[in-house]
Amino acid sequence: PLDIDNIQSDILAGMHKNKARDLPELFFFFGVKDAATFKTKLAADILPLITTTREILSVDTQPLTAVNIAFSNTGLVALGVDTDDLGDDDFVAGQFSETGTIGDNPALWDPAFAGTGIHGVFLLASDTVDNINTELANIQSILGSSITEIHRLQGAARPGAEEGHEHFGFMDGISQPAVNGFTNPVLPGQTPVDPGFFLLGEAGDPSQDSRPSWGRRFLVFRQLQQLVPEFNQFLTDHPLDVKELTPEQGSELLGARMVGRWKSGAPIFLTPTADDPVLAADPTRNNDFNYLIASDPAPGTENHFNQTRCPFSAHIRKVHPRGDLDPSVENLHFIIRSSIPYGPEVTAAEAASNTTTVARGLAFASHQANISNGFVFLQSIWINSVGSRCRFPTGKVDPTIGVDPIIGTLGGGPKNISGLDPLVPCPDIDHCDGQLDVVHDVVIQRDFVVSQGGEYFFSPSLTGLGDIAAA
Ligand code: N7H
Repeated sequence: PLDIDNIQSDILAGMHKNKARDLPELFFFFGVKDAATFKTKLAADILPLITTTREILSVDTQPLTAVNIAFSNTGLVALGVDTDDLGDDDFVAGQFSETGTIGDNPALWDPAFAGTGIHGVFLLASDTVDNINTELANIQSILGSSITEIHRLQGAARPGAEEGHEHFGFMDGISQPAVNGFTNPVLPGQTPVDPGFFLLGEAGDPSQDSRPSWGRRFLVFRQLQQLVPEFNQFLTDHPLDVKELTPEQGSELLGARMVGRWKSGAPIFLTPTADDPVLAADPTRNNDFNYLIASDPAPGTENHFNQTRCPFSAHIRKVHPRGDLDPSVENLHFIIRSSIPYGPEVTAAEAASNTTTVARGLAFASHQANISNGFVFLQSIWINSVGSRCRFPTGKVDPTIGVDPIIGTLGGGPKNISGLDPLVPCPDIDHCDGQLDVVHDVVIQRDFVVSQGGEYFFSPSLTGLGDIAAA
């Protein structure tokens, strides 16, 4: 069994019981100025503040403010740790050096993330921002001038009925892989995978024997700005022209087909023409599908090469191709997400001018035991490739599917995406190239999600934190 007393809370359980996305969470990025003092304080005063997975699982043991800590490669090196042992080249290189691979424009990065100056991050979550600020002040007074603040990002749930929805308006945090030996119950449609996909050295980690005993998991952080009024204007300007739908409904359908779920969270594969909030709210049904088999015209219908119900390019089909690929390939690329929105609601002036003037977006956080198979693969191969979702089975290639319409990027330039229009179903990939497809591409002229940078972090076990302090 997993030693949940020795695993920081965020990876498996989140920062709050059942509520990871609904409460404020602060990401506080720092540099280490005085390694010796930092290590002394880490062992004596910070370690007792770190929230374990077991503590977060019960309301009786949850702290007022949950605290997690993770280090970048340069942070571990500054503390005297040999990071080659971790066996992850992406981690060692740092996210800034990989902007080319992951399709980011480094000129758009927040200067805080440019380079390798961030040594670590504290994650703090509580019921209120005041509690978070009190705990942060406590941590800062413990660590004094041994650290310096480099950047902070305050995440929070959106208000009222938008709680749990990201800034474009879509319910987030519905689909996560199940971790063998931890997730209970496993819900219909959840794929159980070994803990070694997320936790270094656990069962299923291919490098199980060679990773250090204090190894735990990698955290990929990204500050992803969302241009919400511009996104809304795009939907308004391009309603799908489907019989019996009003222009408003046509716009809503286009948004849903770009994501793969309606704003409620209902998967379009199960309910392709209209939202179904009851289905969306039912955890036993809202994830229970794969793209291989459809329910019509008869139950069990082969659907492999069809995108009438869900475009090949839809965000959730790109990042989790449920049944489109062999499970041995597909499962390799699972991540656990614990992202949270940041920034205020769209103002009336922004909505009226269709122009973003206030920063808002997603504080994206994902956990994996291998960054190359996890975030980097998803972003560079499935999300940003124009045709890769169709390279199955071997030999059938459609180069016109396009990038992920939500987060895919071609350097900020126009993106041609086919399959968004359900009236052009592409029943067979063999017939899905050439003139017909090109005519019906939807062209998205700009990116509505703009990466402002991030970093790769390593989140040690609690024992590992003690070892780092002693390094
Ligand atoms: Fe995505 N969105 O609102 O459109 N994402 N995502 N994501 N995402 C998901 O199923 C969104 C981003 C994944 O198992 C949902 O939980 C936005 C990155 C994965 O079916 C919605 C941004 C990466 C899944 C969004 C963003 C991923 C997923 C449906 C950026 C990886 C699970 C809710 C601003 C590199 C897919 C749900 C599955 C789901 C949105 C970023 C990956 C609504 C706005 C960068 C693996």
